[in-house]
Amino acid sequence: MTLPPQAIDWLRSAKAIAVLTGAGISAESGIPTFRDALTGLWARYDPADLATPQAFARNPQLVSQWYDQRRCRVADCRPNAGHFALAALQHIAIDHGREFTLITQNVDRLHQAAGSMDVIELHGSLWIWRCINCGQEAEERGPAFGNYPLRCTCGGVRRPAVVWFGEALPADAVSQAQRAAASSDLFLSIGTSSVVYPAAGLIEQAIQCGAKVLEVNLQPTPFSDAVDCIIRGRSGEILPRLVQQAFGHKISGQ
Ligand code: BJW
Ligand code: ZN
Repeated sequence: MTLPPQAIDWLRSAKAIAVLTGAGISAESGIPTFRDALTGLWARYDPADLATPQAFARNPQLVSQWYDQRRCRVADCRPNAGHFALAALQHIAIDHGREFTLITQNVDRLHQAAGSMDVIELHGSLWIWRCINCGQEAEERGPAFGNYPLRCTCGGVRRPAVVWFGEALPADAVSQAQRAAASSDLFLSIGTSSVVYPAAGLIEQAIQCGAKVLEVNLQPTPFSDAVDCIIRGRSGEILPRLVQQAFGHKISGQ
Protein backbone atom coordinates (compact mmCIF):
# COMPACT_ATOMS: atom_id res chain seq x y z
CA MET A 1 0.00 0.00 0.00
CA THR A 2 1.37 3.42 -0.96
CA LEU A 3 1.26 5.94 1.83
CA PRO A 4 -0.66 9.16 1.12
CA PRO A 5 1.94 11.73 -0.05
CA GLN A 6 0.23 14.54 1.90
CA ALA A 7 0.85 12.66 5.16
CA ILE A 8 4.58 12.58 4.36
CA ASP A 9 4.54 16.31 3.50
CA TRP A 10 2.72 17.22 6.73
CA LEU A 11 5.22 15.23 8.81
CA ARG A 12 8.12 17.05 7.14
CA SER A 13 6.66 20.52 7.48
CA ALA A 14 4.84 20.35 10.84
CA LYS A 15 6.01 22.83 13.46
CA ALA A 16 4.08 21.20 16.31
CA ILE A 17 3.09 17.55 16.27
CA ALA A 18 0.71 16.07 18.84
CA VAL A 19 0.06 12.33 18.93
CA LEU A 20 -2.75 10.50 20.74
CA THR A 21 -2.33 6.75 21.08
CA GLY A 22 -4.69 4.03 22.24
CA ALA A 23 -4.61 0.31 22.85
CA GLY A 24 -4.20 -0.46 19.11
CA ILE A 25 -0.56 0.65 19.15
CA SER A 26 0.25 -2.02 21.74
CA ALA A 27 -1.79 -4.78 20.07
CA GLU A 28 1.21 -5.91 18.03
CA SER A 29 3.16 -6.25 21.28
CA GLY A 30 0.62 -8.86 22.40
CA ILE A 31 -1.48 -6.66 24.69
CA PRO A 32 -5.22 -7.05 24.10
CA THR A 33 -7.25 -3.97 23.16
CA PHE A 34 -10.49 -3.17 25.00
CA ARG A 35 -13.16 -3.13 22.31
CA ASP A 36 -12.05 -5.61 19.67
CA ALA A 37 -15.14 -7.78 19.13
CA LEU A 38 -13.22 -11.06 19.54
CA THR A 39 -10.03 -10.43 21.48
CA GLY A 40 -10.79 -7.19 23.37
CA LEU A 41 -10.88 -7.20 27.17
CA TRP A 42 -14.44 -5.86 27.18
CA ALA A 43 -15.53 -8.81 24.98
CA ARG A 44 -14.68 -11.15 27.87
CA TYR A 45 -15.19 -8.96 30.92
CA ASP A 46 -17.78 -6.39 31.90
CA PRO A 47 -16.09 -3.04 32.61
CA ALA A 48 -18.73 -2.38 35.29
CA ASP A 49 -17.33 -5.38 37.24
CA LEU A 50 -13.67 -4.37 36.94
CA ALA A 51 -13.02 -0.80 35.82
CA THR A 52 -15.10 1.38 38.10
CA PRO A 53 -14.51 2.63 41.66
CA GLN A 54 -17.78 0.90 42.63
CA ALA A 55 -16.44 -2.45 41.40
CA PHE A 56 -13.29 -2.00 43.49
CA ALA A 57 -15.33 -1.05 46.58
CA ARG A 58 -17.53 -4.14 46.08
CA ASN A 59 -14.76 -6.63 45.41
CA PRO A 60 -11.21 -5.27 45.89
CA GLN A 61 -9.77 -8.78 45.79
CA LEU A 62 -11.17 -9.64 42.35
CA VAL A 63 -10.32 -6.24 40.82
CA SER A 64 -6.78 -6.21 42.27
CA GLN A 65 -6.07 -9.72 41.05
CA TRP A 66 -7.32 -8.90 37.55
CA TYR A 67 -5.09 -5.82 37.32
CA ASP A 68 -2.14 -7.74 38.75
CA GLN A 69 -2.59 -10.43 36.07
CA ARG A 70 -2.55 -7.72 33.42
CA ARG A 71 0.54 -6.13 35.01
CA CYS A 72 2.37 -9.47 34.87
CA ARG A 73 1.28 -10.05 31.28
CA VAL A 74 2.54 -6.62 30.21
CA ALA A 75 5.86 -7.36 31.95
CA ASP A 76 6.46 -10.01 29.27
CA CYS A 77 5.68 -7.63 26.38
CA ARG A 78 8.11 -5.44 24.48
CA PRO A 79 7.53 -2.26 22.48
CA ASN A 80 6.86 -2.83 18.78
CA ALA A 81 7.98 -0.93 15.70
CA GLY A 82 5.08 1.53 16.11
CA HIS A 83 6.33 2.59 19.56
CA PHE A 84 9.90 2.84 18.23
CA ALA A 85 8.76 4.93 15.25
CA LEU A 86 7.08 7.47 17.56
CA ALA A 87 10.19 7.63 19.75
CA ALA A 88 12.30 8.26 16.63
CA LEU A 89 9.83 10.90 15.43
CA GLN A 90 10.15 12.75 18.74
CA HIS A 91 13.95 12.80 18.47
CA ILE A 92 13.79 13.99 14.86
CA ALA A 93 11.30 16.72 15.82
CA ILE A 94 13.54 17.92 18.65
CA ASP A 95 16.59 17.92 16.33
CA HIS A 96 14.62 20.12 13.92
CA GLY A 97 13.51 22.49 16.69
CA ARG A 98 9.86 21.41 16.44
CA GLU A 99 7.31 20.80 19.19
CA PHE A 100 6.34 17.18 19.82
CA THR A 101 3.86 15.87 22.39
CA LEU A 102 2.96 12.23 22.91
CA ILE A 103 -0.33 11.68 24.72
CA THR A 104 -1.36 8.13 25.52
CA GLN A 105 -4.44 6.45 26.94
CA ASN A 106 -2.37 3.32 27.51
CA VAL A 107 -1.34 2.13 30.95
CA ASP A 108 1.47 -0.19 29.78
CA ARG A 109 4.40 2.30 29.58
CA LEU A 110 5.63 0.72 26.33
CA HIS A 111 6.16 4.18 24.84
CA GLN A 112 8.66 4.96 27.59
CA ALA A 113 10.28 1.53 27.12
CA ALA A 114 10.78 2.42 23.43
CA GLY A 115 12.53 5.69 24.35
CA SER A 116 9.72 8.26 24.20
CA MET A 117 10.16 11.12 26.64
CA ASP A 118 7.68 13.23 28.63
CA VAL A 119 4.78 10.95 27.74
CA ILE A 120 1.44 12.30 28.95
CA GLU A 121 -0.46 9.43 30.54
CA LEU A 122 -4.16 10.25 30.56
CA HIS A 123 -5.37 7.00 32.17
CA GLY A 124 -2.54 6.35 34.61
CA SER A 125 -0.28 3.32 34.78
CA LEU A 126 -0.61 -0.37 35.60
CA TRP A 127 2.79 -0.23 37.29
CA ILE A 128 1.85 2.31 39.96
CA TRP A 129 -0.29 1.26 42.94
CA ARG A 130 -1.75 3.83 45.31
CA CYS A 131 -3.08 3.63 48.85
CA ILE A 132 -6.71 4.76 48.96
CA ASN A 133 -6.20 5.87 52.56
CA CYS A 134 -2.96 7.89 52.63
CA GLY A 135 -2.41 8.34 48.87
CA GLN A 136 1.13 6.91 48.91
CA GLU A 137 2.16 5.63 45.48
CA ALA A 138 4.83 3.07 44.58
CA GLU A 139 6.02 1.47 41.37
CA GLU A 140 5.55 -2.32 41.40
CA ARG A 141 7.80 -4.16 38.94
CA GLY A 142 8.06 -7.48 40.79
CA PRO A 143 6.28 -10.81 40.33
CA ALA A 144 2.57 -11.41 40.97
CA PHE A 145 1.54 -10.15 44.39
CA GLY A 146 -0.24 -13.37 45.41
CA ASN A 147 -2.36 -11.85 48.20
CA TYR A 148 -5.22 -9.51 47.34
CA PRO A 149 -6.02 -6.78 47.96
CA LEU A 150 -2.63 -5.20 48.66
CA ARG A 151 -2.21 -3.33 51.93
CA CYS A 152 -0.27 -0.17 52.65
CA THR A 153 1.87 0.23 55.78
CA CYS A 154 -0.86 2.58 57.05
CA GLY A 155 -3.34 -0.29 56.85
CA GLY A 156 -5.22 1.13 53.87
CA VAL A 157 -6.03 -0.84 50.72
CA ARG A 158 -3.88 -0.20 47.64
CA ARG A 159 -5.30 0.03 44.11
CA PRO A 160 -3.80 0.30 40.64
CA ALA A 161 -3.25 3.97 39.75
CA VAL A 162 -5.31 3.74 36.57
CA VAL A 163 -8.33 5.89 35.73
CA TRP A 164 -11.62 4.02 35.97
CA PHE A 165 -14.93 5.05 34.41
CA GLY A 166 -16.47 7.94 36.30
CA GLU A 167 -13.13 9.04 37.75
CA ALA A 168 -11.43 12.31 36.92
CA LEU A 169 -8.29 12.14 34.79
CA PRO A 170 -5.11 13.73 36.24
CA ALA A 171 -5.82 17.43 35.82
CA ASP A 172 -2.30 18.45 34.78
CA ALA A 173 -2.16 15.67 32.16
CA VAL A 174 -5.47 16.81 30.67
CA SER A 175 -4.48 20.46 30.55
CA GLN A 176 -1.09 19.69 28.96
CA ALA A 177 -2.78 17.43 26.42
CA GLN A 178 -5.42 20.02 25.58
CA ARG A 179 -2.77 22.72 25.12
CA ALA A 180 -0.77 20.42 22.81
CA ALA A 181 -3.84 19.44 20.76
CA ALA A 182 -4.97 23.04 20.39
CA SER A 183 -1.55 24.35 19.34
CA SER A 184 -0.58 21.47 17.04
CA ASP A 185 -0.50 21.84 13.28
CA LEU A 186 -0.37 18.05 12.82
CA PHE A 187 -2.32 15.68 15.07
CA LEU A 188 -1.93 11.92 14.78
CA SER A 189 -4.64 9.65 16.17
CA ILE A 190 -3.16 6.17 16.42
CA GLY A 191 -4.95 2.94 17.35
CA THR A 192 -7.77 4.37 19.41
CA SER A 193 -11.49 3.69 18.99
CA SER A 194 -11.95 7.36 20.02
CA VAL A 195 -15.08 6.69 22.06
CA VAL A 196 -13.76 7.38 25.55
CA TYR A 197 -13.89 10.99 26.78
CA PRO A 198 -12.26 13.32 27.58
CA ALA A 199 -9.40 11.70 25.54
CA ALA A 200 -11.45 11.57 22.32
CA GLY A 201 -12.25 15.26 22.77
CA LEU A 202 -8.60 16.02 21.95
CA ILE A 203 -9.23 14.91 18.37
CA GLU A 204 -12.25 17.24 18.16
CA GLN A 205 -10.15 20.03 19.61
CA ALA A 206 -7.33 19.52 17.10
CA ILE A 207 -9.83 19.57 14.22
CA GLN A 208 -11.49 22.73 15.54
CA CYS A 209 -8.14 24.47 16.01
CA GLY A 210 -7.16 23.81 12.40
CA ALA A 211 -4.57 21.04 12.72
CA LYS A 212 -4.20 18.50 9.94
CA VAL A 213 -5.47 15.29 11.52
CA LEU A 214 -4.20 11.88 10.43
CA GLU A 215 -5.89 8.70 11.67
CA VAL A 216 -3.97 5.40 11.67
CA ASN A 217 -6.30 2.56 12.57
CA LEU A 218 -7.44 -0.84 11.34
CA GLN A 219 -11.09 0.21 11.70
CA PRO A 220 -13.16 3.36 11.22
CA THR A 221 -13.73 5.61 14.23
CA PRO A 222 -16.41 8.23 14.97
CA PHE A 223 -13.91 10.83 13.62
CA SER A 224 -13.06 9.10 10.35
CA ASP A 225 -15.38 11.39 8.37
CA ALA A 226 -13.92 14.50 9.97
CA VAL A 227 -10.17 13.89 9.74
CA ASP A 228 -7.94 15.04 6.87
CA CYS A 229 -6.31 11.71 6.09
CA ILE A 230 -6.85 8.08 7.04
CA ILE A 231 -4.38 5.23 6.78
CA ARG A 232 -6.03 1.86 7.35
CA GLY A 233 -3.43 -0.57 8.63
CA ARG A 234 -1.40 -1.74 11.59
CA SER A 235 0.43 1.06 13.37
CA GLY A 236 3.49 -1.20 13.76
CA GLU A 237 3.75 -1.32 9.97
CA ILE A 238 2.47 2.15 8.99
CA LEU A 239 4.37 4.35 11.48
CA PRO A 240 7.88 3.07 10.61
CA ARG A 241 7.14 3.54 6.92
CA LEU A 242 5.87 7.08 7.50
CA VAL A 243 8.99 8.03 9.47
CA GLN A 244 11.27 6.36 6.93
CA GLN A 245 9.62 8.02 3.93
CA ALA A 246 9.45 11.45 5.58
CA PHE A 247 12.95 11.52 7.05
CA GLY A 248 14.87 8.55 5.64
CA HIS A 249 15.16 7.22 9.17
CA LYS A 250 15.02 3.42 9.32
CA ILE A 251 13.30 2.00 12.40
CA SER A 252 15.36 -0.99 13.38
CA GLY A 253 14.94 -1.68 17.11
CA GLN A 254 12.48 -4.42 18.12
C1 BJW B 1 -5.26 -0.93 15.73
C2 BJW B 1 -4.45 -2.05 15.79
C3 BJW B 1 -3.22 -1.96 15.16
C4 BJW B 1 -6.21 -2.52 16.88
N1 BJW B 1 -2.87 -0.82 14.54
N2 BJW B 1 -4.90 0.18 15.10
C5 BJW B 1 -18.76 12.40 26.97
C6 BJW B 1 -19.62 11.63 26.20
C7 BJW B 1 -19.97 10.33 26.59
C8 BJW B 1 -19.44 9.77 27.75
C9 BJW B 1 -18.58 10.53 28.51
C10 BJW B 1 -18.27 11.82 28.12
N3 BJW B 1 -17.39 12.33 29.04
C11 BJW B 1 -17.16 11.38 29.99
C12 BJW B 1 -17.89 10.29 29.70
C13 BJW B 1 -17.93 9.02 30.49
C14 BJW B 1 -16.79 8.09 30.21
C15 BJW B 1 -16.81 7.72 28.74
O1 BJW B 1 -16.09 8.23 27.93
N4 BJW B 1 -17.68 6.78 28.40
C16 BJW B 1 -17.84 6.34 27.01
C17 BJW B 1 -17.14 4.99 26.79
C18 BJW B 1 -19.30 6.23 26.73
N5 BJW B 1 -15.51 8.68 30.60
C19 BJW B 1 -15.07 8.58 31.85
O2 BJW B 1 -15.73 8.02 32.73
C20 BJW B 1 -13.75 9.24 32.18
N6 BJW B 1 -13.89 10.05 33.34
C21 BJW B 1 -14.62 11.14 33.36
O3 BJW B 1 -15.14 11.61 32.38
O4 BJW B 1 -14.72 11.70 34.61
C22 BJW B 1 -15.55 12.85 34.78
C23 BJW B 1 -15.26 13.38 36.18
C24 BJW B 1 -14.85 14.69 36.31
C25 BJW B 1 -14.59 15.19 37.59
C26 BJW B 1 -14.73 14.37 38.69
C27 BJW B 1 -15.11 13.06 38.54
C28 BJW B 1 -15.38 12.55 37.27
C29 BJW B 1 -12.70 8.20 32.53
C30 BJW B 1 -12.38 7.28 31.42
C31 BJW B 1 -11.42 6.19 31.91
C32 BJW B 1 -11.18 5.11 30.86
N7 BJW B 1 -10.53 4.03 31.49
C33 BJW B 1 -10.12 2.88 30.67
C34 BJW B 1 -9.57 1.78 31.62
C35 BJW B 1 -8.17 2.15 32.13
C36 BJW B 1 -7.68 1.13 33.09
C37 BJW B 1 -7.48 -0.23 32.47
O5 BJW B 1 -6.56 -0.39 31.66
O6 BJW B 1 -8.26 -1.13 32.80
O7 BJW B 1 -9.13 3.28 29.72
S1 BJW B 1 -11.44 2.22 29.67
C38 BJW B 1 -10.41 1.84 28.30
O8 BJW B 1 -10.82 2.64 27.17
C39 BJW B 1 -8.99 2.30 28.68
C40 BJW B 1 -8.52 2.94 27.40
O9 BJW B 1 -7.47 3.83 27.66
C41 BJW B 1 -9.77 3.60 26.88
C42 BJW B 1 -9.74 3.88 25.38
O10 BJW B 1 -9.66 2.71 24.65
P1 BJW B 1 -8.72 2.64 23.34
O11 BJW B 1 -7.32 2.83 23.73
O12 BJW B 1 -9.28 3.52 22.31
O13 BJW B 1 -8.88 1.08 22.96
P2 BJW B 1 -10.04 0.36 22.12
O14 BJW B 1 -9.94 -1.08 22.39
O15 BJW B 1 -11.34 1.01 22.36
O16 BJW B 1 -9.66 0.66 20.60
C43 BJW B 1 -8.51 0.10 20.00
C44 BJW B 1 -8.42 0.64 18.58
O17 BJW B 1 -7.21 0.19 18.01
C45 BJW B 1 -9.56 0.18 17.68
O18 BJW B 1 -10.06 1.30 16.97
C46 BJW B 1 -8.88 -0.80 16.71
O19 BJW B 1 -9.43 -0.78 15.41
C47 BJW B 1 -7.47 -0.27 16.71
N8 BJW B 1 -6.42 -1.24 16.43
N9 BJW B 1 -5.12 -3.04 16.49
C48 BJW B 1 -3.77 0.22 14.52
N10 BJW B 1 -2.36 -3.01 15.14
ZN1 ZN C 1 -1.51 4.19 53.10
